[in-house]
Parts: sequence; structure tokens; C-alpha cells
Amino acid sequence: MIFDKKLIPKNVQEYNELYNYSITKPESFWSEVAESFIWKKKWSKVLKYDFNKPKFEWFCNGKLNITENCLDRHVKNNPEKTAIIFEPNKPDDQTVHISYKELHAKVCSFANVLKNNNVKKGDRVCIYLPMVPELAVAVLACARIGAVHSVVFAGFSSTALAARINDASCKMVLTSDGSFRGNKTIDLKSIVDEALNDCDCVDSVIVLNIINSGITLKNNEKWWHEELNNVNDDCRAEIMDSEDPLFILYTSGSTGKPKGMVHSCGGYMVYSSYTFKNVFDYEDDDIYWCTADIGWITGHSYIVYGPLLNGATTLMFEGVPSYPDFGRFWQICEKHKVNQFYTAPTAIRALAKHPVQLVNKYDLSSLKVLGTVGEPINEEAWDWYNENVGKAKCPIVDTWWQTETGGIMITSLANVTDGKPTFATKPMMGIQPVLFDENAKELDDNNKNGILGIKYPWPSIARTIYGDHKRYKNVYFSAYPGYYFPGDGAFRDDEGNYRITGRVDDVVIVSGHNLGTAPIEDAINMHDNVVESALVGFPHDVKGNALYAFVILKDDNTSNDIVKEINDLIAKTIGPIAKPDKIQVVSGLPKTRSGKIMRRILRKIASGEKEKFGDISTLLNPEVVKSILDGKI
Ligand code: 7RM
Repeated sequence: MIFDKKLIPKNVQEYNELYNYSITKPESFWSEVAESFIWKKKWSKVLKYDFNKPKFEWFCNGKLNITENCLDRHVKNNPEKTAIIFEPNKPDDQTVHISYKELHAKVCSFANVLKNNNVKKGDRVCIYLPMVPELAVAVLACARIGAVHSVVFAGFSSTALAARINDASCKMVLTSDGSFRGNKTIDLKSIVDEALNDCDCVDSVIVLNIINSGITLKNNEKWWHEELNNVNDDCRAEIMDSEDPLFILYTSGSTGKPKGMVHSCGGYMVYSSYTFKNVFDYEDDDIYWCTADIGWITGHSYIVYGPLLNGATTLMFEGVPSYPDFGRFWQICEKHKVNQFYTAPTAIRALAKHPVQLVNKYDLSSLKVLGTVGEPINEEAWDWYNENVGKAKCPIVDTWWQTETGGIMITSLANVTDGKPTFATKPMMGIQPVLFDENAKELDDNNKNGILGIKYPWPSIARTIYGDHKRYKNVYFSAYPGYYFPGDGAFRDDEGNYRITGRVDDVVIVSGHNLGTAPIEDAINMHDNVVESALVGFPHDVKGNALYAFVILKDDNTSNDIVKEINDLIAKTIGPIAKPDKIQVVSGLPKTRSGKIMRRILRKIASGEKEKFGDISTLLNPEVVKSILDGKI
């Protein structure tokens, strides 16, 4: 274990004591945690911050390279230990075990490929790859040489990819000829080709051969395996300042433009690893599996960095939960004797729809800890997970956090603090949540709903939005000066447990994907016959939320294919995940006098409410509500 025993609470009392220490003496506490790592030069000050600017600096003037902590240190102590288990899409294909020593060599070799292709410290590299080990290798190779990785989920469309490449002026793109997903192969390379028609910043592309598609590459494109022929596996780790950027990861916002959250080297290293150890109660020989994609923050922090920093064995799965059948997750748990299993409520709800026989036929006795992330988990899903997967003997950690927070913020700690169904429960050490009432005053009493805020900085808070610090300040630090505002509502019970109630802004979580409504509306509005649109979420028993689009057309009678055409536009500009379940043509949208769409009303209509809309007299056009209700689908 990389942490001193005194930093790892073993029971509720120790958690309470350590938590109190962490918030009364945060600098001493985090300094002790940071001592657990290999620094090339120690920090001179633990924390400097200013909520007004806003500016946060952790482990100031400390020098390090995160890959030395992920790799070199474990190669020294335990070279043969498995770092990554790769489980391919098809159950019959070969599983791969990559030891720390092998991973170190792969990362160093590929870091040399990056250098040979003129990537330097501070350059941005876009990574658009499916869930194969090379994705983890690429991420770490960037970190090795101080290049800033920007991983884009390989389910995003060419338009979404191009926007992200351009926003960060990425110099290089790492991709593959294609990917395997269930019984399909996906032609990733042509998505990249299309994106690159709109990107002038990209000098070169390196292509991993996965599906043997036999494509020919252009002049500035190279095959991954051929590039590896030109290098050795010796690569010095670049010396990074604690505050140097480690990566950019995009998340949706309430305007059309995605926000490139920037994370730094030192604070992110300390927080992602410390939370991994405590939340999942990871022990030395455990096999840990997080089913997320590395294209999301969950994959960054809890497939790659958190586990590797702890010297853990982390499983990467290329495929989908439904192929070859809905028992695939459990088959993998049995096959690899998985000890910690971390997934999303949407996956649980989808699997719970299928016969429980698909779970019961596998031996899940290796499981010790279950986790959920991404959205609130409803009681039925929690019960199903607990009874059928955990056999009522595994603690379930419901982990609340965000791309912006870098690591888990509110959760129970497996085998230490108690879980409570539908509650994320208690703050992580060092995290000070508060609830605000409608007057933006801190709520002191319990059993209340409020808006969630965080009172004090923590090491892995995103440092800025890439290229737009003003927006960073506006979105996260303006609503409640002196606090971080995550955009979620919460309820706090008598014991101080938090239940996250959902977004309070215009982001909808569909199947665990954080979708901004604004960019999807922008896509709908691109249709020639669309005048205006409004998109809201409504509860859905599998996806958590689904999307409902209300659209005003120029000419109602022209095309019967409007629904299909809008869906195609959305799939092309954002990705298929953003397609609404329902698209209703309306004559008008409920608006305030200042012209703002009253989404509150649309949300109610979408979720089936017929009468109780509260006060609609402030609307410019109250009559429109009835007409939308009459046409509801
Ligand atoms: C890790 C991740 C962040 C948003 C967040 C919430 C929602 C995440 C939970 C949750 C209830 C949870 N990052 N959310 N975890 N809601 N309970 N345990 O998902 O940036 O993609 O999304 O997700 O609304 O603000 S994210």
C-alpha cells in the first residue's frame, strides 16, 4: 500500500476523526497524503487559493511525473504484478494480462513515438480510441513527456470530435482503423477523416490497427505498429510542475460549446489515488473493474490513474454489456474473479430487465465491493444490484462527483462507513459540502433540500476551462461567491447523509451520459424547416432520463420525415446517444416576458403532468401550454 496506515480509516470512528482533522487542518492533512508519492522536488506550500479569481494551486513548486508514480515505482517493487487485464469484445478472443514491467515498456516506447513525431511538453494530443490497452498506453505516454492529453469518447460524431480538436488546438490525433462493439465493427477512421477536414491545427495522425480494415493512410498519417519499430523502450520522465496541466477533458455545458476542463498533475495525482484506495477498500491482490469508458472522467480517474497509482490490477473491457448476451458482465466477473465492480445505474437498470438467471448462472463469490456512479440510483435498481449481484454481502458505494471535481467527492467508504440506498452519503476526507436555500444562504439544519455547494478547495478541482477562464468563473464560482457550485441539488438527512437529487441547470443525464441540452437544440435548429426548439429530460426507467424535443416548424405540412431528419442531424453532430425519445411538433413554446423558454413547464409536460404547472401567468403566451398538452405524444 502506498499510503501510511493512519491515512486510511478502518471504521466509522476513524473516519470521523480523520474527516475532522482533514477539514480543520486541511494543509497538514493533504501534505501527509502527498508524502505518499515520489516527488522530484518537494512542494514549498501546500495550497494557495483565491475563489474570486478563481485560482487554486496545490503542492506549489512541487516537481513530479505522474507516470513514475503509476509505473516506475511499482516496476521497482513488483514488476510482474498485472497492471491491466484486457478483456476483448468477443468472449472467445484472447484475454491479455499486462504486467507493470510490460506496461512501463509500452508507455516508454510510445512516448518515444510521440517525441519522434515532434510532440513536446505542453502540446495537446487528441486521443480518439476504443477501449483497448493502447488507449491507456497513449494516455500515459502523453503524461510521460508532459504532453496534455484530450481523450474524446469514441462514440462521438465527427462534428463533436472536430470541435474538441479545434478548441484545444491539438497537434496530433491518435486513433484506430476501427473498433469492435458487440456484433458490429465501427469505422472510426472515416469519422476522424471527416473531422480533420475542419481541423487545421493537426500535423499528424497515428493509427492503431485493430480491425484489419486494410485502409491506406495519407501522407501525414502513420501506422502505430510501424512507428514502434523506430523506437526503444527507454524514455526519461519529463519533470512537471505540480500545477502543469495533465489533461483536458470535455464536458457539456448550458451553451453549445463544450467545456474543456483542465486538470493539473500534482493535485489530481494525490486526490484520484487517495479516493480510489479509500472508496473501494482496494487490497493488494484484488482485481478491480470499472466498466466506464476512458473517454469519460470515471475512466481517467478510476480505470487508469487511481488504480495504477495504487499499484492495482485494473480490468479494461472492450465490449458491451449485452453481447453475446446480457450476462456478459457477470461472466467477466467470474472469469477474472473480480473483487471490486464499479458501474453506472443505467447499466444496472438495463441488466435488471433481463432474467436474473443471467446473473445467477455465474459464480460471483469473488465480489467484495460494488459501486455506482454517474446519476442518482433509484431504490429498485439499488435493491436488484444488492441482492442479485452483491448477494446482500457487498457494500455498495454510491459515488457522487464530476468531470470538474476530478475524483469522488461524496460517497460511503466500503467496509468503513455505512451506505444508504439512494444516498451518496458522506463527504470524502477534505471535502466540505454545504446546502443553500433559495436565498443563497447556507442551510444549517438537516432534513432539507437545497442546492449543493463546496466550501473549500480540494486537490483535484479543475483549474480552468481551456481557453475560457471567464466562463470557468461564471459557471462554477459566480452563483455562490466563495464556493464551488456543481450544479446539482441535494437533500441532507438527520445523520448528515447527502442524497443527490439531480441537475439544477440545463444538463440532462441520459444513460449516465452528461448531455447539455443546448448543443442538441443547436443541432435540431440546423434543420431548414425548424424555427425553434426546446429539449428537456424526462424520467425513463432504463436510461434514468430520456430526451423530449419540442420543435416549432416553419411549415407544418411539408415533410412527414421531420422526426427522422432531426434524429439524423443529431446523430451526425453530437452522436446517436443524444437522439430524443420523443419529438413533438408544437405551434409555440412557453416563454417568459424576457424571452426565456420556461423549461420547468416543458419538463412537467414531458414527464406526463397534465394540470399542475404552478403559476403560468408570468408567461408571455400561457395559452400555448394547453395546445402543447393536446398534441402530446
Ligand atoms: C463522474 C461523472 C457529473 C454529474 C453530476 C451529477 C451526476 C454523478 C452521481 C450523480 C447522483 C451520483 N462525471 N452524478 N454521480 N448524481 N448520484 N452518484 O459522472 O461530469 O460526467 O457528470 O453526474 O449530476 O453533476 S460527469
